[in-house]
Amino acid sequence: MRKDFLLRLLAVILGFTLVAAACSDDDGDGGDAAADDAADDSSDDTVEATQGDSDLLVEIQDRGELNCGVSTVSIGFAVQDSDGIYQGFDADFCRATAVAILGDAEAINIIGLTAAERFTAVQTGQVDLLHRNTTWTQSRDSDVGMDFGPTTYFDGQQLMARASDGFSNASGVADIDGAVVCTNAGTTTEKNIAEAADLLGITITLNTFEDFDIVTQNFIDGACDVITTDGSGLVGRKAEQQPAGEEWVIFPGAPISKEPLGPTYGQNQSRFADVVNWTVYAMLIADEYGVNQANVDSFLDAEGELGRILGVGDDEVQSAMGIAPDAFYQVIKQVGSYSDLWERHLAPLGLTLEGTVNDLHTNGGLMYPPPAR
Ligand SMILES: N[C@@H](CCC(=O)N[C@@H](CS)C(=O)NCC(=O)O)C(=O)O
Repeated sequence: MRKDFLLRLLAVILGFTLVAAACSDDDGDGGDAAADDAADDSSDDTVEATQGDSDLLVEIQDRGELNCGVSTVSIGFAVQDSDGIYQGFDADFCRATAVAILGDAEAINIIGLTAAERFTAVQTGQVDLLHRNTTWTQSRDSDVGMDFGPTTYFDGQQLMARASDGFSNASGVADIDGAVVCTNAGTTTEKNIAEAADLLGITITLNTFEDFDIVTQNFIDGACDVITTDGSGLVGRKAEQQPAGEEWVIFPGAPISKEPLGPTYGQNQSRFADVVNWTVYAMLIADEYGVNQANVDSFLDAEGELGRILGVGDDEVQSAMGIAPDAFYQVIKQVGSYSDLWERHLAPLGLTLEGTVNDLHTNGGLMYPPPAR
């Protein structure tokens, strides 16, 4: 039985190594929009994923450490500080999951991955989980062998250019005919912009680079007229890298795509997936009750749903999931609620939570965790 599983795992790994090699070739070489086949998302190739026999949750508990993949350079989401420690919204969702599974925010190995590397890293077992600005799409959910958890950030692809290059009144893709457009490889971003240009019948030169640091540097150096990625990424770049005396314009037109970003993991790991997903839900349920990292200890006598999710009620459900009864209390205490993470990492960049799609349903947003019962 075990040998059989190992053979199948080896077959999956070999399959993904081939896909990864193809990915780097297809995505790393730049090229123009016409040459890019929008349907050929090389990070989305078909792969058989077989993990059904193992229990990743138990494996992580035995290992004593969660391996979690993040972006290498995504401002506000995952960036290494001067000590080499990843900080950001996504990095903290990784830590929250480590707390839920292992009770300790430090029981984690956070691994930086480029967009083109990320799915291979899951399939080879290098990481258990991605919190890496990853968009939930139909092909990734099916062909690529990934499963997706609840969206932690509803984003959309936008464009940014220098006002002084004649883009001060630009609004959308129709305004970039003839431009050199840059983004990072292995993303929905490169496919969306190529498709949008094709559909509008305009010509762009699309250059892709390994990560968004390189993209932004090329923009600063004048090699790119326009850069494009998830709107949150552009806000972060503008906040941190716009040179004094220069005006970078994020085009005000509607985003050109839907980019629901959230946790991503290999398919058929239901118990692990439940914990990943309910960690996000618990952080949102905490906000529904006004509970956060600073005040959670004053709710330890809570009853009803809040008591259950904090593990202080008689009828908690966490034990049945294979984690500690107080797992989600520890998540809020050690890492924070959803709005804590937003305030810590995204508000300083000027990203607003209140009244946006990322707010709770009770405030008109799309965040609607299922009931803890
Ligand atoms: N959400 C898109 C794009 C993800 C992406 O790579 N975003 C950029 C900009 S926010 C990023 O994370 N850059 C960091 C890097 O290149 O490592 C996807 O899933 O394909």
